[in-house]
Amino acid sequence: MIKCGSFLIALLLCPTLYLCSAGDTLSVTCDGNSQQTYFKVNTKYYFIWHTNVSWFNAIHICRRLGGDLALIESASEMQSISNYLISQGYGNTWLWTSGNDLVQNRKFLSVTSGMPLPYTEWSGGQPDNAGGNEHCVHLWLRNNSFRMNDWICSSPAQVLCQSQNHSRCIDDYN
Ligand SMILES: [Ca+2]
Repeated sequence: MIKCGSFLIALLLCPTLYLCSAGDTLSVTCDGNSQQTYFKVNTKYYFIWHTNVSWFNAIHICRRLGGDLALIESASEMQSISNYLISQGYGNTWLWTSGNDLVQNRKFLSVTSGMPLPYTEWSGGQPDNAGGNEHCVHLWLRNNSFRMNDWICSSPAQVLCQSQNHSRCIDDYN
C-alpha cells in the first residue's frame, strides 16, 4: 500500500489519489511542536496523552498537537476504542473525551463538534453528577468494556485525542 504522507509525496507517487490508501498511523506537526503520531482505530486516528491533566488542559493539548478531544459517534466506534484500549493495557487508565454538560446540567455536548453527543454509552449508574460537580466525560473500564462516566473536570486523567476532520466545514470566500 502507498501511504500518502504529504501532498507532494502524493503527487509524486500517486497518479490518482484513488490509488492511495490510508495507513495505520498519521504524523501531524503543528506550529513547531514535535511531531505527533496518531494511530488508526476503526475509521479515525487517535493519540493518547499519557500525562494526567484536567479536562480543560486536555482540550488545549489535543489542539496543540493537531487534534481534538475524542468524539465517540457510534456503538461500533465505542467498541473499537474499548477493544483497542484493553488490548494495549490501558485497563486502569481514565481518559478524557470531548463530552461535557458545563453549559447546561444533564445536556451533554461535545467541545469538539459543539453539538449534542450523538452517542453515549454510560457505565452503570452514570451519569450521576456525584457531589453536583461532575460535568466532563471520561472513559473507564467497567464490566470488561470502556464506557463513559461524568467526572470532575479539574480532576487529572489521561487524554484521548482524535485527528481533526478538516472536511467538516467549507470555507467559501465568494
Ligand atoms: Ca459520575
